[in-house]
Amino acid sequence: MARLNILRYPDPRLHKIAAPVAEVNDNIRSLIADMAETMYAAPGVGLAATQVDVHKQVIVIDISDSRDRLLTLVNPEIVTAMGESDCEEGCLSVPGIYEKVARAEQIVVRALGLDGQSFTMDADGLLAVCIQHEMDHLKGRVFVEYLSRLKQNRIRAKMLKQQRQSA
Ligand code: K2U
Ligand code: ZN
Repeated sequence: MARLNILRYPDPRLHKIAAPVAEVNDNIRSLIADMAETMYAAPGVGLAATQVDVHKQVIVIDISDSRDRLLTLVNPEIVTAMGESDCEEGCLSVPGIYEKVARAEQIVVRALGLDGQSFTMDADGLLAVCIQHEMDHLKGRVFVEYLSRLKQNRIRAKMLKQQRQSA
């Protein structure tokens, strides 16, 4: 396994659209293992392949306190979305920024698992927020894009300054 580099906003590669996975094979399973290691080390509760510059529809999530309940979603689709609630979000690609975003409160999502089999699951609370946040990444969308233009410009400037200082 390997820890992968996480792209930082406003890297344009974060806006690439992820392609569907044709087959959940050993290469994809190896990517999932590396993504999981990267997520746990960050630490985060979710990670999309887009964030590690792999533009395939793969997401890993673990919202458990014990950090040992990995959820893998390949080619995820939201089947139904109900309600709306605001939740403060962060992002490993936008470190130090936390802002409220309105998302569907309850979702039903269909995806392929690590075994390549299709499954459907209900999600609410933090899991629903995280799945929607990660699926946005696969569509090339970063959560700060839901904010005002003024806030986006300020965050962009802050991220670029951080990257210059750490270069
Ligand atoms: O996409 C990512 O960078 C992973 C996010 C997932 C996430 C976003 C919004 C709300 C919940 C999860 C990171 O895990 S951000 C760090 C974090 C950790 C715990 C709870 C919330 C955010
Ligand atoms: Zn994110």
